[in-house]
Amino acid sequence: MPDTMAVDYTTSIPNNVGLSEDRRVLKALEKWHPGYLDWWKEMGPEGFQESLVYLRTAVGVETGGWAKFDYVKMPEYRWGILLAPQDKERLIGFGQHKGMPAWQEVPGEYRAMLRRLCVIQGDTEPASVEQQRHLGATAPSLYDMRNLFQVNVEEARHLWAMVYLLQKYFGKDGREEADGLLRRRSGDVDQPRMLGAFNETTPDWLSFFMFTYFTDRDGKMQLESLAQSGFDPLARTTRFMLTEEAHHMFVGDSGINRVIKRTCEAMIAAGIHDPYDINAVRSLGVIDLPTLQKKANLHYSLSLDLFGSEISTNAANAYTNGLKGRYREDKIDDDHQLLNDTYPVLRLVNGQVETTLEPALTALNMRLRDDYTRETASGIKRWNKQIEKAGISYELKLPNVTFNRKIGVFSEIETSPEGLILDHKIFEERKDEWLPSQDDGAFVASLMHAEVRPGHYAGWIAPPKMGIDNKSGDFEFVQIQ
Ligand code: BYC
Ligand code: FE
Ligand code: FE
Repeated sequence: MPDTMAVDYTTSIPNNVGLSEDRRVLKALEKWHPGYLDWWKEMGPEGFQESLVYLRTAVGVETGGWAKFDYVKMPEYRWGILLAPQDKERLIGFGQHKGMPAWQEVPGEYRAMLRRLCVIQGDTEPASVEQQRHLGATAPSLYDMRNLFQVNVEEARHLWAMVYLLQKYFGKDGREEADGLLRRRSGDVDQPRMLGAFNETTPDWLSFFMFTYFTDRDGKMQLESLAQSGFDPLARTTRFMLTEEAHHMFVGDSGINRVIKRTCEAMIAAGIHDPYDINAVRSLGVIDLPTLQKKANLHYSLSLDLFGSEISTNAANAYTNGLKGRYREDKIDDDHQLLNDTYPVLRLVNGQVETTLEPALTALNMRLRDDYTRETASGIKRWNKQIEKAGISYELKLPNVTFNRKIGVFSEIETSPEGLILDHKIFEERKDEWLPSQDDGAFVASLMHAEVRPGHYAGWIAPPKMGIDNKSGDFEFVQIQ
């Protein structure tokens, strides 16, 4: 049976879903493919399409050993359709259909809701590639450049994952949505991407690392919730996507760690102990810690917006109907229906920020966001250990969830990172203390020069502990042509 076999690389579209026996879907995908390649060439990594990149390609879906590393020209990357193995006994784990066999086809009454989830998920993937397309030109090393391109080809594969679901299960409107995913563009005035954070720019590598740390982690949380779906093809698709996601977050987490390491080393070597002596630190050609804090404030708050509103009937309906579960739903010990449960939600009550108990079903976006914040905070602790170890007195902190919000009730107010409600005028006066200013952006940009000699690293970032695929840090990860 096609569902657990190794990936079939003999078809034009590698897959483990038996595409060669599914003529209708194969034809639809083959029709979509040229437009996809045009999109990749137009909106994918700028300037490196002919280079040989040491990339991993998925060759199976079993745990461990699914990746093969080799030099590939990116436009020739074998983007495939890969679903985690099917569990034929799988039951729906939550909501009103709990205990029934998982659906192998789309239930008619949930068609619109499921399609919307697939389209939103699918829209973010190419958006991130578009946001990151200029970064190759300023990569701090070949190792980092490879990681960027690895993330890019995998996000593009995630687009394929959603396009497969749309074309296989949603007929004509699915095909139209698949075309729409290639039409919208990050930041475009007329046809923007669907969610806020995916229309922002990723101007430099510090933003790239913050994005992969904070925003790819929203991706992880959302994919984990969809991996619980009663619609089995969606659950299996997202489960395999999650195995790739781990590397994206590693790139961000280790990237920021290396920036911190380099900054602290340079400060200590120069005898600078005051992290707020920004001019002195910057004169060393490294990124001062307060600028890191501002970038973290920005990317965390943009990512919080991706969880939607505090109170959401969309979220309640998706759960009740068995389409989108909670983070690790199958590990939670309760009734998985939540009809009489409550959940504490931070809200705006008469202009004040207060916690109120809300029906658990409509508070599901907040529950997921809280799970996200917990995970995010544990990484920040590791970054702080690095600063402490260097003997510098500075602590990175997550801002309050009320800070710099554009979605939900806190978009109506302005607060400091500590959560203090401020006058709009005062916020405007002080925001350069909390969010990257033009001056900060210009300074970071001034450090962004490509370092393309194997084994060399730009002065603002420490080398990694080791390379990728057991290669050392001086391996030629990209052969630039
Ligand atoms: N920007 O009821 P609400 C990833 C809209 S990232 C603009 O609270 P809901 C990745 C909302 O659509 C993961 N609009 O919404 C990471 C709704 O509009 P309609 C992507 C927004 O549905 C890095 C209205 O406001 N996947 O994979 O409960 C690199 C009312 O809101 C925003 C998913 O998100 C926003 N931020 O929650 C690459 C999973 N937020 O319907 C990839 C699928 C809300 O009234 N999506 N709105 O016109 C979902 O589960 C939900 O749609 C959301 C929103 C969590 C996004
Ligand atoms: Fe993705
Ligand atoms: Fe990702």
